[in-house]
Amino acid sequence: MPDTAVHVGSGKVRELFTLDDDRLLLVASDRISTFDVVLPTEIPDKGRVLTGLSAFWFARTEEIVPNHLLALRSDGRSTECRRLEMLPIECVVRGYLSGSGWKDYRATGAVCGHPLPDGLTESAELPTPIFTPSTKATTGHDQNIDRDQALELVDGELYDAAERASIALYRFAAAAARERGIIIADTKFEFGTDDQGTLVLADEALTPDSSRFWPADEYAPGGPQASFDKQFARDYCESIGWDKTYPGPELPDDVVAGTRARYVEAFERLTGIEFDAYCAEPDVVLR
Ligand code: Q0N
Repeated sequence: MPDTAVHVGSGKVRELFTLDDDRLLLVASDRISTFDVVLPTEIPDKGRVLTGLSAFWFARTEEIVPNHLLALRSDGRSTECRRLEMLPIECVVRGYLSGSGWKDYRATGAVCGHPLPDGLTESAELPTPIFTPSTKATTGHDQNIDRDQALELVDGELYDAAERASIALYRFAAAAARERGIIIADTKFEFGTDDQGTLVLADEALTPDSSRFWPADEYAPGGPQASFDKQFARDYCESIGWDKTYPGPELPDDVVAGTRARYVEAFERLTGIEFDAYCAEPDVVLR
């Protein structure tokens, strides 16, 4: 990180710095959260895996929608990006019924104003992917909203463009991932606009932290699915009877190693690139 960078914000596992008037630096840490709590143990290289995967998708989806990526740094975990005006909604696409989508469907038969067929089970594939935006609640969880609620926050044309881009991005990535044995059940995008008012994809995209990745060979609708990346950590946390409130438990070495291996496996399966090659020269994911 350059010594001129000013810290402008942090998420649970990422940090954002200002480089200059037009550019930001997004840095992915090795921190991991489970059950919404950041654990005290890091997963070595997790930030590199997520940064490389996101850049891989950015490079392959430019024709669907432009994105904020300007350059990858040689540390493999830092992305120089264009500074945008961010939309105040999270753009979620669901291809399968899980998480809050499943809860809303069970309660109302619909998700974010999309009526769905009767009789769907938990984790069922939807007839067609649906756009289910949410707002960042000031405290706690994101709040699912319908189109009319979103239109109080975002201009209609921009909303429609974000919906179309989100669905197209999800279809592209879900089809590619499915061929490599990974189901992308749902995913969250963040968009901004540039100074021309053009919609631009931002943040990190199509990573296991912004999506639900499921191993396709274990897919069994009718209940919750194992997470491709976090299942070892979750299973361990459950096995010791942790109450899922702060602070979380330290992870033992074998759980750390198993979790790291799953992140690296997701990277290699999805990109077809060896993770060591990425670490040696991050730009390999952009070609
Ligand atoms: C921005 N967030 C929310 C990192 C992730 N290109 C951009 N231009 C202006 N603002 C942002 C971006 C991006 N990406 C995105 N906040 C500001 C997600 N952050 C939270 C902090 O950690």
